[in-house]
Amino acid sequence: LSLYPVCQAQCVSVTDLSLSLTCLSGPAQCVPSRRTGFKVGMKLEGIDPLHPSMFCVLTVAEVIGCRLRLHIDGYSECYDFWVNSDSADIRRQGWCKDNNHKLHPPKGEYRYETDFDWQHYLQSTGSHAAPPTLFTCRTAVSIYPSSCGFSVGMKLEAVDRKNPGLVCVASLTDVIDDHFLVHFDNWDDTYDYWCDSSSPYIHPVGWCEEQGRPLTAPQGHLNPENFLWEEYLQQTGSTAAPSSAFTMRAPHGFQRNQKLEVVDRRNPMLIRVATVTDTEDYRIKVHYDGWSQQFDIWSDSDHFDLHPVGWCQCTGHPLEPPQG
Ligand code: MLZ
Repeated sequence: LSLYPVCQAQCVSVTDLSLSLTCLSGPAQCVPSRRTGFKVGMKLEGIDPLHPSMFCVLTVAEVIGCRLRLHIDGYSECYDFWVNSDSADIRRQGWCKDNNHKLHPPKGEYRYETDFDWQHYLQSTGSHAAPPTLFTCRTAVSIYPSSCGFSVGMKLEAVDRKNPGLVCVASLTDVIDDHFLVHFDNWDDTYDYWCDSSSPYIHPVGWCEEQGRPLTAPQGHLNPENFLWEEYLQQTGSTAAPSSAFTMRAPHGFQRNQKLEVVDRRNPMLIRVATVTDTEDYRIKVHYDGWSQQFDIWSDSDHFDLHPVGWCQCTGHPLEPPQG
C-alpha cells in the first residue's frame, strides 16, 4: 500500500526516468515531474518537528528545488526546518479548523489561542496563504474512516526512538487518515512520533513479555518493576490497540554500495552524493562520499531525506558532489 497515492499519480516514477540503478526501495519514492509552486512568504499549517503533537502557523522562508525551509511564525529562526513540498506534515491554511485539530498561533500575539483568525492574520501581515493545490501529497485516504484499526486513546508498546534501547508504555494521541501519533505515557511530547500500522517501532500490548524484553513503565509509575497491563488499562479506563491492526512492513531492499542522494543531517539545506555502507532490516547506514566515516549516519530506510540517484536533477536541487 503506497503512502503517497496522489503523489504517485502526479509523478514520474524513478524507473521511468531510467535512473533505477540504485532506485530506493522504500514506500513509493517518487520524483515530482515539475517544480513546486511554493514561494517565499506563503503561509500554511504544519507539524512542529520538535513537538510532533502540535500544528503551527508556518511561513515558507526558502525554496530549493522542491524542498522548503519553513519558519514557525512568532519563533526564532533557529527552529526553521526543511521539508519536501509533498510532505504529509504540511497542510493548507484552514486544514486544522476543518479537521478538528488545534492550531498553535504565532507566539505572543494572541491572548487566547482561539483568538487567532487566518483572514485577519493574513491581512495584518500583508501575506498570502499557499494555494491548496500546492499540497500534492496526502496520506492515503481510506474509503472506510479509521479503517487502520487504531484510534485515539488506545495503548501499545513502542520503541522510544530517541532512546532506541527502550520499549515503553505508549498511547495513540492523534490519528490522521492511516497515520497516528505515538505518545509515551507521562512524558512530554518531544518523544512523540507519527507512523502507520506497518512501523517496525510499534507493538501490541504484551509484546515485551512475549519476547522476554523489559517494558519501560510510564514515568512516575509506583511499581515500575512490576508493571501490569491489565491493571493499568483498568486504572486508565483505556483499551489496548488490537494486535490485528499491526501490519509490520517487509524489510527494505537496500544493499551495500548502492548510491543515493541524501540530505546532510548537520546542514540540512544540502543534499550530498552518498553510499549505503551497512544495512539492518529497517535502517541503512549512509556514508557521505568523500567525507570521513565519522560523519556516517544510520537512517530509517523510509526516511524522507533519502532520495534516489537523479532526484536532485529532476527537482532542480543542487547536489553536493563527493569531496576531494
Ligand atoms: N534518560 C532519559 C530517558 C527518557 C526515556 C523516555 N521514554 C519515553 C531521561 O530520563 O530523560
